[in-house]
Amino acid sequence: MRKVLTLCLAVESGRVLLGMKKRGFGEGRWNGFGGKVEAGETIEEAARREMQEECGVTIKKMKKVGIHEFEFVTKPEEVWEVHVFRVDEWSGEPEEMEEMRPQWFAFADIPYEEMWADDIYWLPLFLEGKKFRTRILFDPKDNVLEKMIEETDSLSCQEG
Ligand code: 6OG
Repeated sequence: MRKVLTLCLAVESGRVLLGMKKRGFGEGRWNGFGGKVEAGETIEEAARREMQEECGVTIKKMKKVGIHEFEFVTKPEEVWEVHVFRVDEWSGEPEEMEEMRPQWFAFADIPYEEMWADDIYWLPLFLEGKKFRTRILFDPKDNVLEKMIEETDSLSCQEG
């Protein structure tokens, strides 16, 4: 079973916007903003909705920069297809919402030790402006068991 999710990271003058997940899946970790694509929604619509819901920001310009396939030894039947967007223009100021507390981080100051274990493999590519595809297998403790990371020029859908 394939689940489709979004992940949006806003970038501005050498800083990236992350959010501390306050509850639910991924609690206690910094991450981009996003969630599951709902029935009847495009991936881009879901990305906009989640960014609005999780940090109060309205996306004006974004670009698809990566696609992850996350797999879990504990859930062998599932693949999580996570579409990553770089958000370059928006309106509104990031604010704390029910699920997430936003904070800007300088590119040199990314809190990898408080993030998902996959992030250190692809976030540097993201910050360099590269596009990527990954396949990552997680063990029962959310450690990376197997990984494939490749830079690519071709993502099925470029603009959102
Ligand atoms: P909700 O369940 O809150 O959406 N996500 C991951 N992000 C990273 N960096 N690594 C993972 O490794 C992830 N698994 C899920 C996708 C979950 C949000 O968390 C992202 C969504 O943006 C397993 O609706």
